[in-house]
Amino acid sequence: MQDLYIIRIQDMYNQELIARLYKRMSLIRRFELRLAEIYHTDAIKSPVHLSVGQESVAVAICDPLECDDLVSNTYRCHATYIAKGGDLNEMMAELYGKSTGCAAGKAGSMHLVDMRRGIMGASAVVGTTIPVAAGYALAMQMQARNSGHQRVVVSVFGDGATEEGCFYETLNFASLHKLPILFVCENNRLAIHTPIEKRWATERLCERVATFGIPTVKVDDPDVFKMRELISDTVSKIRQPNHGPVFIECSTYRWLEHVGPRDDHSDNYRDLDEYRRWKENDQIARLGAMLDDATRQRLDDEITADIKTAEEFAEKSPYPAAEELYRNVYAS
Ligand SMILES: Cc1ncc(C[n+]2csc(CCOP(=O)(O)OP(=O)(O)O)c2C)c(N)n1
Repeated sequence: MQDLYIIRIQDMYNQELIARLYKRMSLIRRFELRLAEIYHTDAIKSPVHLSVGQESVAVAICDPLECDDLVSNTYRCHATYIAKGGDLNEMMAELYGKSTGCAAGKAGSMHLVDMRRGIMGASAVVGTTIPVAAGYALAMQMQARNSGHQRVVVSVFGDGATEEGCFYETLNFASLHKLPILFVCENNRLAIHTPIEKRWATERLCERVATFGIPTVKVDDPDVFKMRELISDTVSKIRQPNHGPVFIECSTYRWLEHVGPRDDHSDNYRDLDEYRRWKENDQIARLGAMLDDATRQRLDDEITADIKTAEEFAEKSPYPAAEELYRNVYAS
């Protein structure tokens, strides 16, 4: 009887976890696919770098985090913004260039921010949020000396960002000062149109990072549960005083073009067998199949409603007033 009870509790927990991860991943995908549909109408005022195919990494990273932990990213930031609980209405309004957007309509898709949910502003300039994230980690380390509560920062970036000098400068600084920061490289093997084998002399990225005295893990398995478990354990360790940073390299794959709403499979720069392999391992389809039909339908309906609300919010919102151009340019 007791065994049965334990199994039921585990089952309940798993179903809850599956539903939560499915909903987040599916919301990211469907929100972005809706952007792809709207894009040609010119309602969206900025370029969009979609994460379709990569959703499970963002969700595995953000699910174990506390609201006051921080996540940073570069321009391909929709997935981490949504996964960390960023406001959907403000995100859509930002893409529409409206004053109710998360950056008052002045920044667009590449600069999503929501500090109430621990989403540090993103940047179009590759790699530049990595040192800024370390700055936040330093501040959090100093604050924890008084509060006893160690918040953590997760700095997310693409494989291209690891080619920037500021990446290595930050690794050194973070390791030297044992900062509470987790570095996560979303390695989709592409920087715009250039595959990794044409850019890197060796693919031993973890070995390079390890020379800074930072523990590293390479994740090739797309299993979102395993990835989430790893992130959860790692973040708990980083919260301990004097633990210092960790680096995780997650293999993933971008299904659509570098920037814009279409696929680019006829452009001859990517290996389509690789794309098909990733598609067969799609975590959204996998988790969807693990849910009963009624639950999946309920979650899908909630997502449809959330996206519709965000679109209506963005459409009805006004464009920024001309004076807005001069606000937040200099510190007052
Ligand atoms: C400092 C800097 N150099 C070059 C660029 C041009 N650029 C834009 S996106 C990109 C590729 C970056 O690839 P990666 O970091 O792997 O991210 P992904 O697009 O795969 O998410 C480059 C080189 C830039 N925006 N900033």
